[in-house]
Amino acid sequence: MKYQLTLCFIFLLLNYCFAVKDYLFKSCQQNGFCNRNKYYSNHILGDSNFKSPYYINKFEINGDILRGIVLKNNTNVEFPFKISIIENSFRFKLDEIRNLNENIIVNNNRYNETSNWAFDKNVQYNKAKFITSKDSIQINYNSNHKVIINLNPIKFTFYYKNEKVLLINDKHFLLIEYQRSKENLKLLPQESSFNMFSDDFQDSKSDTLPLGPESIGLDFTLIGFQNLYGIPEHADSMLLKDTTNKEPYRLYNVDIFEYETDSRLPMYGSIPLLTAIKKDVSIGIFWLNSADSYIDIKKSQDSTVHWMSENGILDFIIIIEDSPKDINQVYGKITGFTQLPLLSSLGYHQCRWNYNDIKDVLDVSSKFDEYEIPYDTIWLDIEYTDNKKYLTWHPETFDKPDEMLEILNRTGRNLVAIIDPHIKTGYFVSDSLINQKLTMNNNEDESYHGHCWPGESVWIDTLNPKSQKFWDDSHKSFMISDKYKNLHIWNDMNEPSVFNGPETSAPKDNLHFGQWEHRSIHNLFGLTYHETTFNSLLSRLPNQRPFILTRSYFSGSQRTAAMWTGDNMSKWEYLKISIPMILTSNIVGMPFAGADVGGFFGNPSKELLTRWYQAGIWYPFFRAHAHIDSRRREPWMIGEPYTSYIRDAIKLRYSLLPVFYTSFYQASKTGIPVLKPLFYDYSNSTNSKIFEIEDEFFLGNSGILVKPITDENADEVDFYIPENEIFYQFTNGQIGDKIDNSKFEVKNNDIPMLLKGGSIIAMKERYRRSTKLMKYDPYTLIIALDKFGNASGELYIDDGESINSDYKSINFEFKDGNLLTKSEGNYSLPIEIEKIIIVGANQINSKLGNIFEDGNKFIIKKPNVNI
Ligand SMILES: *[C@@H]1O[C@H](CO)[C@@H](O)[C@H](O)[C@H]1NC(C)=O
Ligand SMILES: *[C@@H]1O[C@H](CO)[C@@H](O)[C@H](O)[C@H]1NC(C)=O
Ligand SMILES: *[C@@H]1O[C@H](CO)[C@@H](O)[C@H](O)[C@H]1NC(C)=O
Ligand SMILES: *[C@@H]1O[C@H](CO)[C@@H](O)[C@H](O)[C@H]1NC(C)=O
Ligand SMILES: *[C@@H]1O[C@H](CO)[C@@H](O)[C@H](O)[C@H]1NC(C)=O
Ligand SMILES: *[C@@H]1O[C@H](CO)[C@@H](O)[C@H](O)[C@H]1NC(C)=O
Ligand SMILES: CC(=O)N[C@H]1CO[C@H](CO)[C@@H](O)[C@@H]1O
Repeated sequence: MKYQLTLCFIFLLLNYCFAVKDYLFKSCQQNGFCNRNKYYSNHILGDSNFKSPYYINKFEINGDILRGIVLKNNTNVEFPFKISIIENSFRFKLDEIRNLNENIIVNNNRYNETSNWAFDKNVQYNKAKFITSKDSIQINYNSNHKVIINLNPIKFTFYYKNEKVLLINDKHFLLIEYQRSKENLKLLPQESSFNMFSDDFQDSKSDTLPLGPESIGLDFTLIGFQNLYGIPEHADSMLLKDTTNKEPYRLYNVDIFEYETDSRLPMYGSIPLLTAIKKDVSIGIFWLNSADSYIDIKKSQDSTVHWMSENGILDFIIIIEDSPKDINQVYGKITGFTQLPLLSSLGYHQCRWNYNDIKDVLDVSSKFDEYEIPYDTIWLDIEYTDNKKYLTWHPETFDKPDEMLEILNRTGRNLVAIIDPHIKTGYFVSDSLINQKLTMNNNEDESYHGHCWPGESVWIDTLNPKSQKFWDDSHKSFMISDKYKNLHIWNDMNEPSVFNGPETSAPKDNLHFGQWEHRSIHNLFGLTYHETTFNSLLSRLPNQRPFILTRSYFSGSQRTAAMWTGDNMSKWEYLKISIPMILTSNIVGMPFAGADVGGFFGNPSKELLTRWYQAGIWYPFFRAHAHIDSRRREPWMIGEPYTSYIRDAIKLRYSLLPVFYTSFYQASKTGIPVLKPLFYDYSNSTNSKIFEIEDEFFLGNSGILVKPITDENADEVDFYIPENEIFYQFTNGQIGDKIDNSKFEVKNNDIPMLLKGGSIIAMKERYRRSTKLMKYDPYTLIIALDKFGNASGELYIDDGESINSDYKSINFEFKDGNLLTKSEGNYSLPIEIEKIIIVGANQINSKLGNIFEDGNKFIIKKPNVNI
């Protein structure tokens, strides 16, 4: 939710408000550490004789770990480092030895706990073999990997299967600003002192910068790579751009509201994973740092990435594998895979700011049934609280939440209520937080007070382990009795958004648990908040998968939350950009992602709203949302024929829920994207265009290929068809003939999609009011054969809600006219297949059942299939 928009209405400064607010956000030039790092790299680029002053002075090997010291010429600072192999990937971690300074309140060390938050609990360290010489160290690991580290100056060369693929510090951009006083600055001619001890940016002049300059910067040269992805969140293309003479990509979680598309400005979340893809080799650079960061990209035959962060230790992991999906697998082993979601959370979510009272909620809910539109979850934005005091219900408008939950539950429906980290001052929750010293503090170590939705607020410090118990108890009483399992939580504004703070967030010199500056932990604050909520929900109902939506996120957030792209505008360009944004989120291991269907702000045309639903059914997280000043736009408000088009779209989503759920199951085990870019399966393609396609995607491994309509008045669609594959027409979920033309006509009610030859998918075709009511429905199998007459597919089934659920995982294989099934698991309810439709076949084994031929289709009703 975007407060500035509201203020805009109050002040009626419309033109001003609709302009991009980039002046509120620091450019690289205005941001001390970025300015200095760029100054350094620019001067080095202009001086071919320059040699990096950093070198490895000594090291020792202990088993599979190498430790040593890096020194910088003409200084006496020491940088201890450590090399290890984690999940078959190379990790380098470098700190700085600092003198204890007892005169300051802030923790004087470089922040080194980012990985504690980002990593999964069960990461594995592996074997490494070191071969050392006078001027280099060679490290062999995992049979295909080799790194050679030059000691003086420090430089890394990575080989994969004996091919040189990556260089680090080849450009000499390594910069580690060590701790110094203003009086004792010793700078190289290439180094700048811009804003080292003070900040002259308009809104952050009060930053005390108690530790002075501390930034780190480093270059990565990717040999033969031009296709780079990842590092969300930006409203930009999926394929990362060259930023020479442009703003670098910035990672700094902010409440940006009304972002511009085609922009490297930061947004609500950040995942510091960049991937580089080419035929037969993929690389992931995982930069474990939660401070304000910029990434400058120069593309060429060999592309260079210059990564800069304001403070913290230098800690990175280099993942090198055959293919992009292998990168997801390794990254998932390090940071955890996405949680298998509640099945019902893959249904349709209806939200707006705000449903006014219980009657409004229940009216909207019953309208869905009146119009025969399935939905699973209705949402409450901030107005349901007593005066924006989170963890309370409004005493008049939401006086009987238990009754409301019970009525919703009768049709299998859920409620999501918002709980934000800013806590209004002057009531029991904030009073206790302050008394128990569980707030984020100001630079004098007293509770920080700022402004957000409720007015004056304090922020819970979820870095403090004691906050967990407090949050558990608060949620237990807010969520009424444990009987109500259909109440879930939305964590918004957790960047954190602070209306009167610099760049709409908390002052960087605020203090958290451990006396760490906010500067060090900024990008992971949102994760600590939604993870604390996750643990509270688990403590309430230990065997139910929690559902949480978060706006701010970091590496590791996928373990415990879904995300959405924030507050969209009801414009075609925002519909269009939502697809590459969600694809990028999938590329970096956060597949449970969506965008506000309809756009958050404004009033979409009937055509735009319809097209947005038709695209939105493909968002892994599928929710409509609207600003408080937008007109009501529930599907029936728009009128016929559009209401029917929207109903058809939502029903299609529901009929494909077995495919979505199976895709999520696979994502939760292997990290495979749920919305999968085309280059994933075709990075060997000879057509380099495949690396740029961002308006078309596969639904997981199902073979369903989708290209949503995102242009006004579109009357045709033109698919990119991967070479050597056959595809069948599958528009609106109706299987048809093999296509010979990638371009075809679309009408207003058409959802263009294709099915790849070789696929088997399971659908549930009956209309029900919610996912829970579909539990016992039979399946229809669609079998689309490849050119050899084969096909295969997977179906995952469980109870859709328990953590330790009975389950069945079924593999289907079609060959020689027969359907074979293999299954494992202990799911005991009967699984019925009521119909099979086969396309592309010459003959079918009659033992499968009574076969009807309909054009090129074979249809078998009540087939003989044993699962
Ligand atoms: C830095 O010092 C080392 C050790 O004295 C020396 O070998 C190296 O050439 C120096 N590097 C630069 C850039 O001055
Ligand atoms: C961070 O550094 C401190 C001080 O050197 C050390 O005690 C601690 O174990 C380190 N934590 C991590 C996660 O490396
Ligand atoms: C495609 O890439 C895979 C690795 O992902 C490799 O094993 C295979 O040989 C490649 N195929 C072609 C045709 O280049
Ligand atoms: C909610 O519905 C389920 C059946 O779907 C039922 O078992 C449960 O008792 C209901 N809970 C409440 C609080 O009514
Ligand atoms: C596909 O069909 C061909 C020809 O019938 C067969 O040789 C091959 O083994 C099949 N492939 C798979 C994966 O079943
Ligand atoms: C079925 O298997 C799951 C996963 O292994 C397990 O958590 C569950 O307890 C099993 N259920 C029964 C009834 O054995
Ligand atoms: C996906 C997308 O474009 N989202 C944007 C929609 O517009 C709001 C402004 O109201 C931005 O904040 C979102 O980032």
